[in-house]
Amino acid sequence: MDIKIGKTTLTLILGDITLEETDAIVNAANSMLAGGGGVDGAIHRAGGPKILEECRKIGRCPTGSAVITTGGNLKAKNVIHTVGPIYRDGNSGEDGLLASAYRKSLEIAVKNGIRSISFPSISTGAYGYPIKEAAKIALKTVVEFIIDQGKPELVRFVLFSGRDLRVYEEALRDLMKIKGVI
Ligand code: AR6
Repeated sequence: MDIKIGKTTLTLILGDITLEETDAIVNAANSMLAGGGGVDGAIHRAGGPKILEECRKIGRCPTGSAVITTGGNLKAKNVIHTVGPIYRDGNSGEDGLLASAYRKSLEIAVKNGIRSISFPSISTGAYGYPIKEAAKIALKTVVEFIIDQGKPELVRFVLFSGRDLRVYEEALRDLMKIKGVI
């Protein structure tokens, strides 16, 4: 699914984010920037040791923030590491922290001249965020950023299962009805 928001294209696809050729891909990291499982493990495996080396130099990244490193051996030149919240009960500020993870990733991208960026579904794996709620927040935050800034040129969500893709597609259709930005 593809939509246009001003000059920006927003795309939802099924795929493996480590194969993306956008200027940057986003990693769903932990606050120690220590690598791990899920998409984090896949990105470090595919990108090689240079990424972890830079992460060590940076140190930590608080939940809801983002940092940038090289893409190492990846096709993407940069990896933006962001830390989504661990889902507890939905009343512990998770929504604000998840929105912040997307917003800060886009801010650091634009600041670094990145024109195309791919996101995974942050927090919806090991961190347990219910995907329907997470998709709403992810898409609303990204669409509002694009409307406000007119950048970047391309934002892709790379979903890892057909079910995840369908949830995001439904959330985007609902958001379009509210915002009327198609
Ligand atoms: N491409 C795209 N999406 C992927 C890929 C891939 N190659 N691999 C997994 N996903 P998770 P979190 C999806 O657990 O919930 C790590 O250990 C996956 O199906 O990777 O934010 C970190 O070090 C799910 O939909 O991230 C942290 O400790 C989504 O990516 C912790 O997990 C996110 O799942 C972060 O947990």
